[in-house]
Amino acid sequence: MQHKNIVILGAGESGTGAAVLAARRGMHVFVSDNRAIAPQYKNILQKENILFEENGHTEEKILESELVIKSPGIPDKVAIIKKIKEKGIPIIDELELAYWFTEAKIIAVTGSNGKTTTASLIAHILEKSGKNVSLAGNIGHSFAMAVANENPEIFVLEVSSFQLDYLFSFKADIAVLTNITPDHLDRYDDQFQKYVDSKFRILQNMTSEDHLIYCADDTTITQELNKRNTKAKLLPFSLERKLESGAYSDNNQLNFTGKNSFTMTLEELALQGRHNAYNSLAAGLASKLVDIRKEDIKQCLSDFENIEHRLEHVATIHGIDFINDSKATNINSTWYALESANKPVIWIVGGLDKGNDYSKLTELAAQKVKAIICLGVDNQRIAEAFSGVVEEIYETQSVQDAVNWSYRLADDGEMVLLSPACASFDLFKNYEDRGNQFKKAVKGL
Ligand code: UMA
Ligand code: ADP
Repeated sequence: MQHKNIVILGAGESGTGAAVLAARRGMHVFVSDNRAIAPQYKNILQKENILFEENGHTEEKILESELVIKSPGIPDKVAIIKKIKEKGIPIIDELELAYWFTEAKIIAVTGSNGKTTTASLIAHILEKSGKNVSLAGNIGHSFAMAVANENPEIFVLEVSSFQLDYLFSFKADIAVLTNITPDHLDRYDDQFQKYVDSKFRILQNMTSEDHLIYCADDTTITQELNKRNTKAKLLPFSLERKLESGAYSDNNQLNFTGKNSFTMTLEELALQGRHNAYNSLAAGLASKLVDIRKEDIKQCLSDFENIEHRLEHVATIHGIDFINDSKATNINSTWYALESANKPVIWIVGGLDKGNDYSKLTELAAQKVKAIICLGVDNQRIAEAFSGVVEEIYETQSVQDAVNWSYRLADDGEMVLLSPACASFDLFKNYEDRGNQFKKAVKGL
């Protein structure tokens, strides 16, 4: 590996972390970004004496390399990736590189929704129980950078499908598969099965020593497991039926089975809502596997503080609750947001549509939504899907308008819910920017 000529494509969080780790491990590194590199990453590259280019990919230089590390946001369809593949140069993800250089135990969390929440819950439980743990990956902190700078006993990693597509030897000791529902289909030729296959790469190297924690109520997952020869020990969780192993709910009681079994009630969970009950079951199971005391698990599942932009309570103004669920960037996450609503909803929805099937939301919308405010550049598909389902549908490209109008439309005892079911990139920098602008507008009311 030493002295190997490698090229890193993209100098964001992933590429910069990969560059630092690879350079410190003696590889010849060249970083190439087709846009201007953000100052915080450029500073790191300069400080570490790593060669880089920006505002374009120099083809000859890239095609001379022995290994390419691709940032996960770069799709396969871009010209340079096609050329690298034609030339037979291996491409890996930054997580694969980082994996080569750590001996720590790995808990990897993947799935369509709930990754950040579940990974954060696990890290919270482990940390408070005295483990030396590091939380990294798709959550926004490069795994490679963490391997370069830290030496924890356990890594809790959030892993996206984009990262999984370029993992080859990476293996988790414990994998969590929260659920699989359509998302990012634009990157998978609009074929759901390709996306499912990507998620199942998490299992590719797991042995009978390893554990897969998965949602037994998700038929996509259970059907896929039936099709595959999975070596990992299976630990299911369910809110729908009793299980002999794993964890399940029986009426109001959550049961964590097996060694050090314990129970707790749904009300005791810090994170409320059905989706969070799933996340808590998964996190509890993962923590049990690394021998955390049941008292500590229960305590931590009860005192965890909610993460920003996920059904986050912003304010209650004149009896109207304002909820920021900006991270709901697909249909399934918004489904859970509407499902958990216990008051009439003024629903702010829309953004960059990744090929959504809105019919999955019409039943809930009919029951719970009083008015819709579309917040996106192109709102046509949403307006069409809900016309005749929800009486009042408005449209805007301004968060300020959306918040002002929703405040006017809502009555005491109702709620305003930003749960867009879409990506944010049409009007905002990212989902955090969308959530922050929403919160600012609410606080200015
Ligand atoms: N770039 C090129 N050439 C191209 C296209 C892009 O050089 O053809 C450059 C851009 O100019 C930019 C860099 O690549 O400088 C960006 O790379 P990136 O999009 O992979 O972003 P990173 O900052 O490296 O962040 C990535 C993940 N981003 C994506 O998967 C889109 C982050 O997940 C992750 O936290 C980080 O690595 C560390 O692992 C974000 C995300 O949106 C939060 N993930 C998706 C999701 O959660 O739904 C999967
Ligand atoms: P991810 O990291 O997979 O995007 P997050 O924990 O950030 O997941 O949550 C993203 C969105 O999905 C939020 O709107 C959140 O309320 C919702 N969500 C969280 N957990 C689940 C789950 N298990 N099933 C469906 N939706 C969920």
